[in-house]
Amino acid sequence: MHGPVEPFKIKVVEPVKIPSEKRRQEAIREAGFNTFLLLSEDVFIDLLTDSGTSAMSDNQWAGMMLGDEAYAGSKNFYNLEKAVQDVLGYKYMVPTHQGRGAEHLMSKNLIKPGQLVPRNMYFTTSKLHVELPGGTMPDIIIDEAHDPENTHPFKGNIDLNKLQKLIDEYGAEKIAYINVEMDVNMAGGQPVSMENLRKVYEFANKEHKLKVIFDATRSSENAYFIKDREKGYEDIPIIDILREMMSYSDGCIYSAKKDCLVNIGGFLATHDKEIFEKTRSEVVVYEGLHTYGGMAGRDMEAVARGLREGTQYEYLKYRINQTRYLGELLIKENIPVVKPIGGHAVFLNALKFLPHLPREQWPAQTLSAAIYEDSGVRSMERGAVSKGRDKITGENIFPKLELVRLTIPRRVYTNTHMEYTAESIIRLYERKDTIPGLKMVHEPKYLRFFQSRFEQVNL
Ligand code: P70
Repeated sequence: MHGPVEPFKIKVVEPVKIPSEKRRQEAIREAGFNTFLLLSEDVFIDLLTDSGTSAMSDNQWAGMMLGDEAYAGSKNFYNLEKAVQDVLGYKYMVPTHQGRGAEHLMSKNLIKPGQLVPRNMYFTTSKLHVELPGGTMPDIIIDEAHDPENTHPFKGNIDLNKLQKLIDEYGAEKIAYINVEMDVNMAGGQPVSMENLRKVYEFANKEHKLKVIFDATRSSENAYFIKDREKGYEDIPIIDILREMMSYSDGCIYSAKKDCLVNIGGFLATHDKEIFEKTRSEVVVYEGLHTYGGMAGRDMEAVARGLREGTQYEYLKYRINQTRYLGELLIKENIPVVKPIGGHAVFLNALKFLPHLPREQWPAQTLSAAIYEDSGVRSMERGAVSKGRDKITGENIFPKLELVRLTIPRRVYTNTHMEYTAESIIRLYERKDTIPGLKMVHEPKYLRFFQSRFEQVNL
C-alpha cells in the first residue's frame, strides 16, 4: 500500500547525498555528539526541525518577486496584516523577525518581576523570555501529557484544576497572563481541543479578568486535529475553526517558520489595542520599523501567502498523515514512541529505547547522535539537555519526557525518506544495548542544548 498522497508535484529539487560511514563517525565526533553542531552538508535527511525548513509553493515564490522593500509602509506589510485578520481574526499585528522576537515583546510588556505565566508545558525560548523579565512558568498541562503511552486525543489540554490551585495559592494578581500553546511541541505535537480553549478563556477572562495569550505557532495543524477529532467540527472549514480558536484569546505570538511554509518570519497579533500600542512602540527598538519588524518585504509576502495556503484541508491532511506514516512504521516494530503521533514530528521515548543508560548519561542526546551515525538522519534531543537547570538550585532537571524528535519539514521529503528513516531506527533498536552513553563536557549559559558538547563514556 502507498503512503499519504502528496497534493502537489515537484518543480525544483535540491540534491542530497548520504555521507560515508567513516565520515558520519567523524562528523558526529567533530560536533561533540550534538546534532545542532553538525554541518548541513554532512546530513542526508534533516529532521532536526520543521522550523524554516519547508518548501514554498510557486505562488509564494511568485510573491517573493513582488517584494516592496520600502523602509516604511511596504505593500507586503498590509497584505500580511490582511492575511492575519482574515485567517486568525486578530485586528492588530506587529511583525517580528521570527517567533522569539514576538515572545520578547509580549513578555517584556506583560510580565512584572515575580509574576507567573502558567502554560501547557514549557517551550525553551518561551520559558526563557518569561524568565528574563523576572517571571516563572508553572506547568498546567493535563497529567496525560507526561505519559508517552497515554492516547488521550487532546493531550495538549490545560488542567483547569491546576490553574485554580495556582490562583488559590498565589492570587490572580500574581499571574501575568495564561499562555496556551497550540499543538504542544514538547509534549509531542499534541493538540488542544476547542472545548478546552473555550473553557480556559471563560475561566480566565470572565471569572478572574486574566489575559489569555496563545503561542499560535502550530495553530493550523491544531485546527486540523480539531476537525478530525472533535465532535461538531467535522464539517467546519479550517479557517473558521482557526478564527474560533483565536476568539478565545487576547492575543498571540506566532513563529511563521512552521505552519506558514516559509523560511523566516513571525509576528505578534492581538484583539487588544493596549497590547498593540505598547508592543508596536517597542518593536522599533529591537526588531525594525513597525511595517517590517526584521523581515524583508518579500518575506512578509511569502508569510502572507503561506498563512492562507497552510490552511488548505488537502494539504493539512497530507501533512499530518505523513507524520503519522513514519510513526506507524515504527509502532509496527514496537519502537517506543509518544502516542498518539503528533502533528509535526514523531517523538522517540529514549528512556524506553535505551533503558541501560542512567539519566545522567543523557539517553535522548545519545540516541539522537546514534541515529545520525547509523544513517545520516538528523534529529533533535528534547529531554533533560533541553530542559536545563533549576533557576534557583542550579541542579539539572530531569523531566518525565526524555525524547528524540524526528521533525518533518513540510512538503520537503518523500514517503521513501520516511521509510529509510524508520529502517535506520528499527536497525538501531535491535542493537540498542551496544550504544554507549554520553557525558557533557561543555555547557553554555543560555539554551544550552544548541551548543553543548559531549563525549562517549565506556559501556
Ligand atoms: C522548533 C523551533 C520554535 C518555537 C516553537 C514554539 C512552540 C516558539 C518558537 C520560537 C525552533 C527551535 C527553537 C528553540 C529550540 C529548538 C528549536 N521552535 N514557540 O524546532 O520561534 O524559532 O521562530 O524564534 O516551536 O521547534 P522561532
